Amino acid sequence: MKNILVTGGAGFIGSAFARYMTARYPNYNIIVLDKLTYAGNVDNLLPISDEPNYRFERGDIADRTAITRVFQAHDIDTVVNFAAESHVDRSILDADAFIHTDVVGVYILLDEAKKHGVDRFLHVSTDEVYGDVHEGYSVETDPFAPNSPYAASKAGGELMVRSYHVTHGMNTVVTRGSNTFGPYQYPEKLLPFFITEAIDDKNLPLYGDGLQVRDWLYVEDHVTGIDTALHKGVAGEAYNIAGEDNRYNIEVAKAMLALLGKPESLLKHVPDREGHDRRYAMNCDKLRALGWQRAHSFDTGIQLTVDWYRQNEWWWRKIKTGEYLEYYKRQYAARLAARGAFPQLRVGVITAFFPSDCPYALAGQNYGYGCSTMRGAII
Ligand code: NAD
Ligand code: TDX
Repeated sequence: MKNILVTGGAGFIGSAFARYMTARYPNYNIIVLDKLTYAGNVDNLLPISDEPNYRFERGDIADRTAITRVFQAHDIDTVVNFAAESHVDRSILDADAFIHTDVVGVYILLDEAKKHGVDRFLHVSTDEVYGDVHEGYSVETDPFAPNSPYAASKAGGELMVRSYHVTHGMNTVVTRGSNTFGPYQYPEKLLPFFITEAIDDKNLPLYGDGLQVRDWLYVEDHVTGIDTALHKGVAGEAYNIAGEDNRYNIEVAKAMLALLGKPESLLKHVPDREGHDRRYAMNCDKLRALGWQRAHSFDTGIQLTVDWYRQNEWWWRKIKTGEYLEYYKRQYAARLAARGAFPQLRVGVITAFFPSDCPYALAGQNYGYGCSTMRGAII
């Protein structure tokens, strides 16, 4: 392992991996290839721009000519693929780019890697391929049941990776990470979106009842998990990387608001995401057996994350213009207009229920309907 191609390395997790790898392995050359979509940002790579073992190439993983040239120019022997369209809500609005990159792009990258004879191909996947996990914890042999176009595109790409291992004997490894958070995350995902909006005292649109569960993984732990799988993973295998810190969305939002010193009244329950998975949860004993363990809990990670966004307004304020504002309008304007404040008694269709044991229903609020088994409902 010497010349490592990090595709999608200008994004959130890919750039954290590039920053970590250049410092951790001075003998490796880290070549970042990125299309620089709306989510790709060369600012994320500024901390390593002068490192002698780092190079940047702009390109699309679905562009065979560009990929061949980069493989040859840098004599690539290892690929770590982060490149993806990664936001569930955007995949609901329009899935074209998801199929282009997460399925076709992965296939072309794999095919070129095979032709070039790379020694190792690590593909970064997600817990979302398992779908909604009502109880228990997903293990690597569980069947796929993706529910959003994003999750389905990631499952499709992953299956191509599997086929190149089984059919062509390629040395592949897959990682499936859980919800990742930390510095340099594009402010469309829950935490950076809510933190940057809350700093400006804006309303925070919480989908449905806010009782969806996600497993929160600090970005540096995701990166060390990938490093472990890259160096120690068995060819053809997949490894879950879990934060093992399962939280309700509303709990995450309230923890963030407390750290910022902002009121919980900023939270507005809005109509739910279509096809919204209720819970993700993974077991990561398989990766732990290779020697990995997380260094951060949700509590330490969220403090670092909130501090970073507070101290780096130069990074996110320039993102929240232009295309970002167009997206914000498409995604949130109608939702927020439908609910100017926390729901009062309204006439309409019930979209979510608070169970009687829900710890987050607010005392004294009128939730519209109640019965012996429900404390309230969002209408
Ligand atoms: P991101 O959206 O921040 O970054 C994606 C990067 O890929 C961007 O820099 C973008 O410009 C680049 N890209 C997109 N299409 C490309 C193409 N066709 N060719 C080359 N580059 C292209 O995403 P992220 O959150 O850093 O996620 C990275 C990977 O990790 C993705 O594969 C994602 O599915 C996976 N993942 C993310 C999470 C999470 O919580 N963020 C969790 C588990 C897995
Ligand atoms: O405005 C919002 N309001 C809200 O309630 C947003 C953006 C999100 N949410 C909810 C939806 C989810 O239950 O918060 C939760 C987290 O949402 P996202 O940040 O969009 O992440 P999620 O859909 O869980 O997917 C993430 O984890 C798996 C990443 O975006 C994926 O790339 C990764 O594969």
